[in-house]
Amino acid sequence: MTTPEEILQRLYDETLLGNAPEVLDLTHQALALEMEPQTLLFDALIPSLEEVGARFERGDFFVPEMLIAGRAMAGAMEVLRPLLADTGVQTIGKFLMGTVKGDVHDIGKNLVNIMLEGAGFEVIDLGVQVAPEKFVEKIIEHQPDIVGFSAFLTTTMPMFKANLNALQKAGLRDQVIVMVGGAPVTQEYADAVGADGYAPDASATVKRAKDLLQ
Ligand code: B1M
Repeated sequence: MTTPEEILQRLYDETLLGNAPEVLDLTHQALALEMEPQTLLFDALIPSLEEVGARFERGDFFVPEMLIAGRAMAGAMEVLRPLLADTGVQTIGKFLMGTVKGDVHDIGKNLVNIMLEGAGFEVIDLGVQVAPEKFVEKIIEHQPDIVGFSAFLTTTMPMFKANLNALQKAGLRDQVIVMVGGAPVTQEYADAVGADGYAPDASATVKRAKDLLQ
């Protein structure tokens, strides 16, 4: 019989290899053993993607390896999503979210969305490569309490400022709270561009978003 520890190790290994069918199968096996979705996420899937990134930096992995590992993780997230988000709490605010223009990373953004939904936010996800004018258009359409910009590359972080300028120009800056985040983003950077809030990870985003709504 497979133990929870063995499943976690295999989930880590198979995500690293980008073996999507196996990752999906292991996710189901883990849930059948009543393992917590959070354990799969924080003790196997996220550490595995961190290792993928480290190997990419060392030149041991290339973009295709990153891509298939990302897809394997995304497959598991589809299964975990309803379990992580299903808390039955009431809606506490509307959150419009998107990855900035020029950036295709979405796993981290999607995880933030799941945690926000789980905490009671209504989340409207604009997807990836969202241009400033699209954010403006959707803020007018949906009237969110908070808009969130995700950026995962040092080269796309400057889009925060471009988005904020677009909001200012459209006369929307005072109507919506702006949060920023993503792997290379820091509190200092968030302050420098004039965002209202920053968080380093998904659970901290929930906490910060709730604080900002007070
Ligand atoms: Co890319 N990539 N990638 N990549 N990729 C990184 C980000 C990188 C750090 C890898 C590395 O070098 N170690 C590096 C960026 C370096 C930098 O600029 N500092 C990098 C690079 C260089 C690139 C390309 C340029 C590679 C190339 O083409 N030469 C290219 C860029 C494409 C583009 O966007 N234009 C590229 C492409 C890709 C893939 C498409 C292959 C794939 C993306 C798949 C996908 O997302 N659908 C990919 C992947 C998988 C990664 C790594 C390995 C994993 C990212 C991930 O999902 N992490 C990544 C290395 C790494 O991060 N370890 C890497 C797990 C996720 C849960 O964490 O994304 O940090 P994270 O999200 C967190 C927080 O950031 C925070 O909460 C999330 C959950 O806890 N957060 C917020 C996110 N958004 C927030 C918003 C908030 C608050 C918090 O408020 C609004």
